[in-house]
Amino acid sequence: MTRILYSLCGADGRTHYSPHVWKVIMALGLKGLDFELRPVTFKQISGIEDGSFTSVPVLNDNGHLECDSFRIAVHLDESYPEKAALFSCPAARASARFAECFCQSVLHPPLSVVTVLGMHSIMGPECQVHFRSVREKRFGKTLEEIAAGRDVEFVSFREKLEPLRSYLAIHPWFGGEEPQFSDCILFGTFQWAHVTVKATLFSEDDPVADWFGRCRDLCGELAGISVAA
Ligand SMILES: N[C@@H](CCC(=O)N[C@@H](CS)C(=O)NCC(=O)O)C(=O)O
Repeated sequence: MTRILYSLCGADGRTHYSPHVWKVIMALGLKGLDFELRPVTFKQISGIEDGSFTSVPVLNDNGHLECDSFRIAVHLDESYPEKAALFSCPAARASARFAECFCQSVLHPPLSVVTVLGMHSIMGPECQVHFRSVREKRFGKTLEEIAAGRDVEFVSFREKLEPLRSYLAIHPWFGGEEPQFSDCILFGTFQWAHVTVKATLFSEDDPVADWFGRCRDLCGELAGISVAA
């Protein structure tokens, strides 16, 4: 029985910083499935398993290869229906896509600015070169110029959590009464920032902070590692 999850990792070999990989780590934790987390650099992605992958996460589940966090979650539910459900019904799968869109279009833009130097600082030299070139092309600025906006974007990030706070006053999890993949998606975004940013993401009395702590507990000791930039 082997289950291997490939993950982008800092130069220390233990700081996993991809939001999409964290979604899968929490999903595996939720389902109670063991796995080996295998660190890779950007350059090593093309050498994963059969060489057909261009991004992580990639999961080798006893010989079955799956890429893309959402597809991996669907695979896990289909393969292990006896374990806790990541999608309790088709509507839950659809609303998890909403969580994905919300993260990508509302939370990732400010966090891309807030995390940019922290991410760069934890990478090894080879990853740093790749990351700098991709980000500088995307933003049309140097990493340092991008990071100059981080205080403003951090305030903006916290403001954007308002719908999550309102929701958590009604349900304990974004999946409702139990955590589901929508929780994993949101968690992945926050965990990415948590491991790469020095500032505390949430104020102490923020209901999102309490929910985030419960998600981290589901990831076990892996989520305990935090490297500040
Ligand atoms: N939609 C994909 C996105 C995966 C993705 O963008 N992964 C990034 C890391 S966070 C990656 O592997 N990038 C490769 C590269 O930039 O070369 C998912 O949910 O898994």
